[in-house]
Amino acid sequence: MSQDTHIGLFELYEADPDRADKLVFGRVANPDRRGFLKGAGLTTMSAMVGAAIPFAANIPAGFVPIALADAHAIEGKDGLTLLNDRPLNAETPPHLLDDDITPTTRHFIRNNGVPPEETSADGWKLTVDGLVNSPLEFTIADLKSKFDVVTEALTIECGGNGRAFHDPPARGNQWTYGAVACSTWTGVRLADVLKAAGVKDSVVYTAHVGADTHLSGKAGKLAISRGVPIEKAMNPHNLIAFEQNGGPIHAMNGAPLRLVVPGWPGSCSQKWLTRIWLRDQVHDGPKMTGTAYRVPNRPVEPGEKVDKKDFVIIHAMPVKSLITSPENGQQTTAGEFEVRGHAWAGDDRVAKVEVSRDFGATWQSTDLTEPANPYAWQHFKTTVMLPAAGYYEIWARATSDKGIAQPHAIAWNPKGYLNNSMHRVAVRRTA
Ligand SMILES: Nc1nc2c(c(=O)[nH]1)N[C@H]1C(S)=C(S)[C@@H](COP(=O)(O)O)O[C@H]1N2
Ligand SMILES: [Mo]
Repeated sequence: MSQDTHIGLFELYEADPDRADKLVFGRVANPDRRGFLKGAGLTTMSAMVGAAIPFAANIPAGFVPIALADAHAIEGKDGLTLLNDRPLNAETPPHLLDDDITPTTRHFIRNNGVPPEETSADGWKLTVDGLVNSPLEFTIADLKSKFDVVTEALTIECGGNGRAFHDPPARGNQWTYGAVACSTWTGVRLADVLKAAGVKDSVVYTAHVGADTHLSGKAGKLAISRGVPIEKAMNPHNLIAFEQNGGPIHAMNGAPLRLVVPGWPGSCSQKWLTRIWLRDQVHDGPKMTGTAYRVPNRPVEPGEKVDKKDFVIIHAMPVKSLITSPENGQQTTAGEFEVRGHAWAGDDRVAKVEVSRDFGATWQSTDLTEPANPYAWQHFKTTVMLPAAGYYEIWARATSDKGIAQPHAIAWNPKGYLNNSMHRVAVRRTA
């Protein structure tokens, strides 16, 4: 197929509907005619929905099947909102993130390339090489037998979560709130594995490689390969994980082996992990340079053009909270109801979460749990009283143990990263 397949159908329908129709329907669709969906077009459409389409002759032109637009169609995921089909990107609505530990079915998906087809644990190999005393190769069974196996609840948030609210807008997946999750991950400590290989004094950075391929299909071209400073890599809470929530890792979340480097942009947590390479320079793999996962080194005006040399690599994610109940737009007849959600703060802890029912004029404290372990998100809850019938907004504001609180408004940056402005949900008291 043409190079149009480098981008997803959604994007293609937006950018060039005729080309998209040609790809899906095998010809440029004419909205007045039905019954043209045959041959290659029908095959493509059937492949997309994963079944034969008995009434294909009735399908109107320019039509994206709802099964595609609806991420229920992603096997093993439930209720996610699809943002893009190629690469596959899907986020979780906040009210479906209510559990203390995010079920695998609700963990968001952020893919930069094409996931590997073969994700069986048997025969999977991890290489540790570069500036080490002895390069090593492990099967998953080796990892399990040679190192301590630990289970921790770890928060992963995409660096671009909240991008959708940037104005002027930023290119990229328009994540709203749900590119964040806290599943439990079982695996071995990255630090233990690196120590076993012997980290040379000259090492400054890790480089992570996964088995997914670039959208272009070019052999050997990586979709993404990021790394972290060696000091961060040695943090005992980074895992090389082979289980998610006590079961297999979901294929789209990196099965059978992935890194989990919590507290930093999700992109540091390489999925389908095959290699960790230790380097004596800041890693320069795909999505490490230019404006990828980098932000201006100073505050900039919304829309300001920033020179590439003024960008720095994102390290820890900022303090943030998410209201998981009530759901945005919820109605209530009772004056009192429970507000709850989660909060997290990069490498730090959350010290308090406050909520407001009156557009930030007053704030009330909430009960906040300790994290299950460092880098697990914390849970807050409180009872809020709505004094009379009408429209309200519930706002949440987390403050870290460094005294840093979430801002009211976005600190704008060209690629739309790190939006940790306060979460607001609308609530209507009807009686
Ligand atoms: N191999 C590989 N690892 C990857 C990615 C990818 O595209 N390929 N995406 C990264 C990004 S940008 C994020 S936010 C997290 C998302 O993890 P999840 O899809 O399991 O939620 O995976 C990271 N690891
Ligand atoms: Mo990401």
